[in-house]
Amino acid sequence: MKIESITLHVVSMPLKKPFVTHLQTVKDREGIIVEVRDSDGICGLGEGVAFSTPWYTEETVNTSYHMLKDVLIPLLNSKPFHHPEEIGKRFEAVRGNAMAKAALEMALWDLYARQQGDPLWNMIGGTRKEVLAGAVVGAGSVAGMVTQAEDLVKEGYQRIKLKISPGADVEIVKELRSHFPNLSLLADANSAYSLEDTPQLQALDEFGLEMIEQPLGIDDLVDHSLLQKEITTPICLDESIVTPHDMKSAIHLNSCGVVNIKLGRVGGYTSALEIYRLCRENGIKVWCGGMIEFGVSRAHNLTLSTLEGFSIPGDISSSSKYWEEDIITYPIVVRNGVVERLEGSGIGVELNRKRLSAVTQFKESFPSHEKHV
Ligand code: OSB
Ligand code: MG
Repeated sequence: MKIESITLHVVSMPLKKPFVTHLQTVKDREGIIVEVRDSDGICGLGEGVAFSTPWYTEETVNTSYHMLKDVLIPLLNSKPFHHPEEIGKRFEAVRGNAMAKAALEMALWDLYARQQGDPLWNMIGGTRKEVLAGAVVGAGSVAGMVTQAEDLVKEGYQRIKLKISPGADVEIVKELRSHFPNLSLLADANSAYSLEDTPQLQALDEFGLEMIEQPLGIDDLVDHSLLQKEITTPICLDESIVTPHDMKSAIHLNSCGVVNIKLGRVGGYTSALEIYRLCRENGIKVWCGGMIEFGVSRAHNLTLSTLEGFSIPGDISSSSKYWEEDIITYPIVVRNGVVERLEGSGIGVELNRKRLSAVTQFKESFPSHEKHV
């Protein structure tokens, strides 16, 4: 693949209203849009989903920027390649920094698909015409969370995820369940509990949650395995699954029944597709997680979610859930609980240049020094 230049756009956009978890309140979303251009002017798009501070994982916008500029772009330019999968593999030589790797790797997949004139969903083997959409209710008062959920259900979302933490859990789940006896509900703890909290987590079992997401340590697989033996609600891992090797270990240990796959957290498509394959072969359910992202990453999430195994609604929401105006020309819209897959080539979205430049804080272009064919 011949690449002429790579541009990093550091953007910042206020959320319509703050998104609250027990770890962080996100008011403004910073991110990095990666644009990879070939000599014919075709552009592939990626998005760095690290936050401004390391509250979710260890990466930040600044560490991602550094990795992209000083390590990953030079590594990409160091020798020729023919397929984006080779870059996913090449980046394995760099420790960690999954979100930085993913930002560039997903742009290369998009470029590659656009060069062939093929939708990326088709290239990765996707079959779903409609991607199943769920939405997240941030932490807040019980009444506030009920209201948020009511609004989202009215908008058609098929599944609601509640952010919980110790002391803000049983009462919330109980109340939501009584308002919505048949709704598909799940709870995400973002690692707020430890094994000592097992009785509190057992108390959630009676409310028929679809799953509980990442109750324990972000790097833990053993305690999750022990906890799963004590609770009937299936455990879904988020933060703990970064590499295919983590996935193999989780399968070996029976640490979870479900995995939330996020392209950013796992370092891009090459890793995500491998994790997906391992899950399929071992009876682990999967769905696509969200990162309060802009339209580029939303379109990548839709792409990934066209794979047959993504049979549980993901954190797939309309651009308008968080943004007054997204950075893509046509915002992502959930209708009747689904988003239709995008039929254009690559990820099927284009940048709204005017909106992008209005929210760009800084941008820098790197010519590709690749001389080879
Ligand atoms: O844990 O899944 C998570 C948002 C930011 C970081 C981590 C998580 C989340 C969400 C919201 O739960 C998902 C979304 O609507 O984008
Ligand atoms: Mg989560």
